[in-house]
Amino acid sequence: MSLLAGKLGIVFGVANKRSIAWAIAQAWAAAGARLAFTYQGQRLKENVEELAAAFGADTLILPCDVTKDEEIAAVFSEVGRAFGQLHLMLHSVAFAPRDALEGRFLHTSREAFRIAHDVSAYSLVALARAAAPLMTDGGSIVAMSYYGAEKVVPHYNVMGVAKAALEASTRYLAYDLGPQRIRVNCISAGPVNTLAARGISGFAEMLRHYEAHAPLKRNVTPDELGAAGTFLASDGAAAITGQVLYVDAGYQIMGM
Ligand code: 0WE
Repeated sequence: MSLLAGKLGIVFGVANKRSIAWAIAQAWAAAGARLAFTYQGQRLKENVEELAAAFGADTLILPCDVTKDEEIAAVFSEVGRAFGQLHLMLHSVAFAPRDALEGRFLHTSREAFRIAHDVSAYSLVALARAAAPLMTDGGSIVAMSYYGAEKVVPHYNVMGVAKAALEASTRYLAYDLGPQRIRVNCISAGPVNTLAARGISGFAEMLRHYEAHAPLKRNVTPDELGAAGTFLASDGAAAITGQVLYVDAGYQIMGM
């Protein structure tokens, strides 16, 4: 299958082999895309280098703290030099200070709210603005969301508010970039056992809850997120923009 043959993409948000970003990157690469990767901080540099080595020693791997405008500018300058053009971008980046994901939402500090929105939502706007000039043949931008954006998921707290901002930003970006044939969509994934999910109290129970209540009576697999990401990146989704695609074993349709 070469749904993405000849496409050039950049992936933000690989931390390790369990990352959703890595699942989608592998699917994009298997579909024929050539990819560049970014990593956040020295701590994750080696992880991303080891993983991306699977795509060849010449794979472009760049540091990027998405809260730093200069680092974003440097990334797209390098990608422009190496690729000359861009078709695909994956945004799979989120962070809220740990204590904001524990107690009551009511107690969210101004600083935790600011950080969660800066890292998890504003970054999509900043990255889309930097990517767009390279997407001269149109493009597809995919961002990861979660159901806590629209309904209360206990303890998801300020991340739910930030994901709501991410989903709304997706729609406004889709409107602004549509004339350039750049599409912007979200995948709202069911819970997946990643580094970001580990250590969240009650996460195992959440996986069991989905198994019990989702129409498909199971959880979503990383491969399935890869396949959905490949669809949204492909020309098969050429008329789809501004959407949130639920890849959650059907959980989102349930009222009870
Ligand atoms: O978006 C997420 C998690 C994102 C996340 C995770 C962490 C953990 C470590 C953002 N910031 C941090 N900060 C840390 O210090 N998910 C969709 C996974 C997730 O996280 C939850 C969930 C689910 C599902 C937190 C509480 C309740 C449910």
